[in-house]
Amino acid sequence: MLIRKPDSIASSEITPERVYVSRRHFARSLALGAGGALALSSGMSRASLTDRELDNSLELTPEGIITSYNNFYEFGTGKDDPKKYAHEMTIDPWQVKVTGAVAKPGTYDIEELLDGIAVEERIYRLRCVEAWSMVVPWMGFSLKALLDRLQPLGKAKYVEFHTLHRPSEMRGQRSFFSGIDWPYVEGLRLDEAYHPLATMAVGLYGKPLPNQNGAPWRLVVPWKYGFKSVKSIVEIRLTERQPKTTWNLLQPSEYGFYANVNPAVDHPRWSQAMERRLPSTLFSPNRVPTLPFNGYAEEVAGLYAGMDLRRHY
Ligand SMILES: Nc1nc2c(c(=O)[nH]1)N[C@H]1C(S)=C(S)[C@@H](COP(=O)(O)O)O[C@H]1N2
Ligand SMILES: [Mo]
Repeated sequence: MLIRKPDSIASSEITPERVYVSRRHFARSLALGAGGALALSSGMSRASLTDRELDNSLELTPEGIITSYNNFYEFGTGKDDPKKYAHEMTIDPWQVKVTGAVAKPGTYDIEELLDGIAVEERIYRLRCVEAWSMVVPWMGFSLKALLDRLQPLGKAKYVEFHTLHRPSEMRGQRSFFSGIDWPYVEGLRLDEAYHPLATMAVGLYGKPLPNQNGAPWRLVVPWKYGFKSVKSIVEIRLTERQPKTTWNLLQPSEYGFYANVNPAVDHPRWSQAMERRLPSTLFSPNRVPTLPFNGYAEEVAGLYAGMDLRRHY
């Protein structure tokens, strides 16, 4: 997959962080062209972010940090392992199995699933449960657009996502160190999955997703801790029961199924009240308060009306 820039948009308008920030009042739309290639469609810019969303500190994290400080345990547990080793993963061809309670099950090439779906820039905060955060200009689309194609059956209540399991190319899967029972699995309640902020990302900073960030596509759930945003997805399963998710299975007292960002509920081993907004250094830690639902409460709090979020953490 490649993203082509039309001649009408100079490259200087596309990459530098400052330009993104100053032009953040519109998101450039991308449309998928023939053969699965992404082409910027210059006449199609449209706002996909609300003004209020934009107010909430969306100064972009530099691309070099987003692509070198990663969690992707399939390639090792060090923050720098994914960048070092994720190039060993083959992402073309990429097949995706659609299973469970769905009208259109099957094995698809990713290009078939993406064909005709409009991709746009979406600038969201990403808040890791480890209390660091970034602001990422994703290229993506609402998960709903994909689910509408797959047609979940009426009895489907959850959607589950599986990451690629290929130990020959994922050295972290060859090691017993992480304790993870591969593949990495995450999931959402179906009403969460249909929320317009629930995003499938295929790129960042106007380029295809780097392998270390979850190529060729990954989930991005901006109001939840980062571990919900599962990378390099090869299976999408519609289920009636709540999925058994990787971190929840590993340490249920520390990582809940919901995992909504919540400054009022501490991790058993550290506070979640504040976060380090990257870049963060010893002398300039750049600590900012963590916001309920990572700053997206106005949009998503209604999904959890009547639920005790201390119990359903
Ligand atoms: N398959 C898979 N997906 C994953 C992870 C992982 O280890 N494996 N780590 C998660 C965690 S803890 C975070 S914070 C984000 C990090 O995404 P980034 O590296 O693109 O910033 O990816 C999430 N998705
Ligand atoms: Mo994380």
